Amino acid sequence: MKKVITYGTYDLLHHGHVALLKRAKALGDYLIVGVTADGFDKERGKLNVSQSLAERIENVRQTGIADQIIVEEYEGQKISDIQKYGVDIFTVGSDWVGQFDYLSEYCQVVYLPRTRGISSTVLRASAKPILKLGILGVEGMAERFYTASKVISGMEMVAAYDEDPQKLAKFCRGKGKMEPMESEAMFFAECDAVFINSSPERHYDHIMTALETGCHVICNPPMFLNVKEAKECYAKADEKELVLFEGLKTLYFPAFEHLLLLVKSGRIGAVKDIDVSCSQVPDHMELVVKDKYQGSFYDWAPTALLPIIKTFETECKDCQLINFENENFSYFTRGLLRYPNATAAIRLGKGMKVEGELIITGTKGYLYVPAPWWKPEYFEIRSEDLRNVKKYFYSYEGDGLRYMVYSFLHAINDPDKGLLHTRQEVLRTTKLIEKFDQGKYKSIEM
Ligand code: C2G
Repeated sequence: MKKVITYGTYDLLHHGHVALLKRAKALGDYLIVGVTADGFDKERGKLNVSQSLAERIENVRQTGIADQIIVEEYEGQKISDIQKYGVDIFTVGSDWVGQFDYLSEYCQVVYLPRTRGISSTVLRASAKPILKLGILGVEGMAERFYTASKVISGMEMVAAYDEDPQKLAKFCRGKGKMEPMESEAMFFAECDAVFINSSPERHYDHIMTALETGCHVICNPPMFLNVKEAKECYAKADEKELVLFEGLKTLYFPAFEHLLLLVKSGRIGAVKDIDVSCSQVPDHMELVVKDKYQGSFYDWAPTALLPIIKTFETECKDCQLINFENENFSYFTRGLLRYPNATAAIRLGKGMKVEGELIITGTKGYLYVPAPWWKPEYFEIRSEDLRNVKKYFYSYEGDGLRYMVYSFLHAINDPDKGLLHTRQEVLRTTKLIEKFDQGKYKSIEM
């Protein structure tokens, strides 16, 4: 018996896929089809898959061409599959020519002609209208957000606005359909969804205007500076049936999603303490210090509080912050938060460097994420016996921002999915930011 194996995502199964499967089967007597797992597709940057693994497996099964269907979970699995199943031929479409020559060490490698004029990407685009996206504020994250959105199908960048016309014109130059808008009103009118990248003190006005105009919103953290305005914005979003999404990119990294699931599953027992450190020494500190919202607490707290708020899922009983600042700009914030049966500590630096690690300590061990934990691709679960450390690796594409942008689009297209950060969690962070913003924490002159 001559065994053939082939792999694919098989999203929205179409005649190009079926033709490939038939040709693959014709190469031998027995065809194994490896369908890619959701997490594996995410790690290899294939974000726009619209069907679940179960749906995609069922579609392949229903063709009746595959003799066996397996799941492809990780990079390198092909070699072990070829050996495990005694495969004689690996095959894949000609769009992959050369990519799998290394497998010829283990079996024959055949590239089959790809069917022209059809692809899952084309089918996805026709399934849903293309979302028109805009960027309000062209500094900071704007460039990286634009780059990330380019790899997400189902949306296109059509507009930008900034109070500085020169900066706006420079930002839009060479960005295809991205048009500089003459006014905020024209900007919002042009978009179906907007990335609010303005100063936190403008967020409330910009969010409310966006929602009133019918735009979905993704907003840079801290999205709100007080609970009252936060609740008003959420009420408006509900009234207009629009998505209001805080752009906390860490939350959407494959590794971070998984480490939270492991903690919640009790892998390290009951969590008793979480220690979070974040810091950055940006270029041009002389300009950064002019904007208090780029200070250590405003800039880092929404991210630093993520693992704490998502793990403890209850109100913080008490929060003590010591804040080192000079001329209203905070360089360093040290905090201790007390929860009903646990504690948490934060150490935030701006213009000062601290070891940016995350340590979640439970009754059965602790989870350690090395710096920069807020862009995680590796973490360990450790216990007393350092010989049985469990290591977890997750690659991510680009700077990781694409996973957040994709989740925003997902939340718009499938309202019950995509939103990994509940509004209750946003309000818990906002409560702490509001106290800080009202100067309720000790500040010590640097
Ligand atoms: N295919 C094709 N013609 C098309 C579209 C796809 O022949 N019009 C082939 C692809 O070349 C691939 C298979 O159908 O062999 C599945 O395609 P996809 O679902 O797009 O998955 P892809 O990421 O290309 O899978 O590790 C190998 C990859 O997983 C290949």
